[in-house]
Amino acid sequence: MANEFWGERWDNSTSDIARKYMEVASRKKTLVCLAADRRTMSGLFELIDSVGPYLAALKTHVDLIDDWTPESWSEFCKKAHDADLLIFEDRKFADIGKISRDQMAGVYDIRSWSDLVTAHLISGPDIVDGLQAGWRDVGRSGGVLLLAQMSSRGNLLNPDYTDEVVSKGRNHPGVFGFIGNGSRPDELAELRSKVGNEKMIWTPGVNLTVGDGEMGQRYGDPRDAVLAGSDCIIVGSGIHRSENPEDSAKAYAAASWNALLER
Ligand code: 5BU
Repeated sequence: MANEFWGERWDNSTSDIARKYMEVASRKKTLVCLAADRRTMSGLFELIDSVGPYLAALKTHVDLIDDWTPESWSEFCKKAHDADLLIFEDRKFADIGKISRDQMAGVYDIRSWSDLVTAHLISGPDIVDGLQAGWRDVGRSGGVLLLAQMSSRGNLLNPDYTDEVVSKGRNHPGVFGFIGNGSRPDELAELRSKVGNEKMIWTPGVNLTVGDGEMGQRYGDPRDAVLAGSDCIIVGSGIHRSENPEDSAKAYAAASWNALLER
């Protein structure tokens, strides 16, 4: 079924996890990854209960939760699996390969529950091997999303840097795809042309109300992002801060899914 909707992305994909994502998205008719930026476990549980059916993935920042415990987190991850969601820890790893591998362990033990993580390529490509080794250490596998662009104003990921990240990452089997800037469809279209048709591009900086957000965040429209080549819109406050998160999640799901069909 997924191949009908995803076309060349499905046909060119060599990644089990990317195919899993495309299948989940096709089943649930949504390209939404919720940035679940709530600071309490109860807030997170509430979100998953109300909007889980309209999401394909869940993005976490495990280190911003005030009352985090290993037990509550494993319950949360179980709930996410029950809701048919990939779990994506937006840790933005940036250290050398060996330390990144060790940082997959530690108190949060990200390697044991994440399907995807983000990384900067600033320290060189060995970071991808380090993160993959982290998953292997616990008999799991996962995918790395490299930051090729960012959504925040004034960021230092200039076009030359983006090109380097893409050329080092596009043929690496451990790289699931790239983070692109969802707030600028023209930049995104350029990124897609460099990335080609195989790898995923996921995009934060997306909101149905386009314009400037808080503290330098910038927002673009979900349909524009998908038409420009995004495979997943990462939406935070547009859903979790809305008066009716369920209605908002439905609206983002419809906008993203219809744009995929249009594409
Ligand atoms: P928002 O509430 O939709 O603005 O949340 C955006 C989320 O995406 C938030 O969790 C950020 O950490 C994340 N993000 C981003 O906004 N911009 C980026 O370039 C990257 C991640 Br990478």
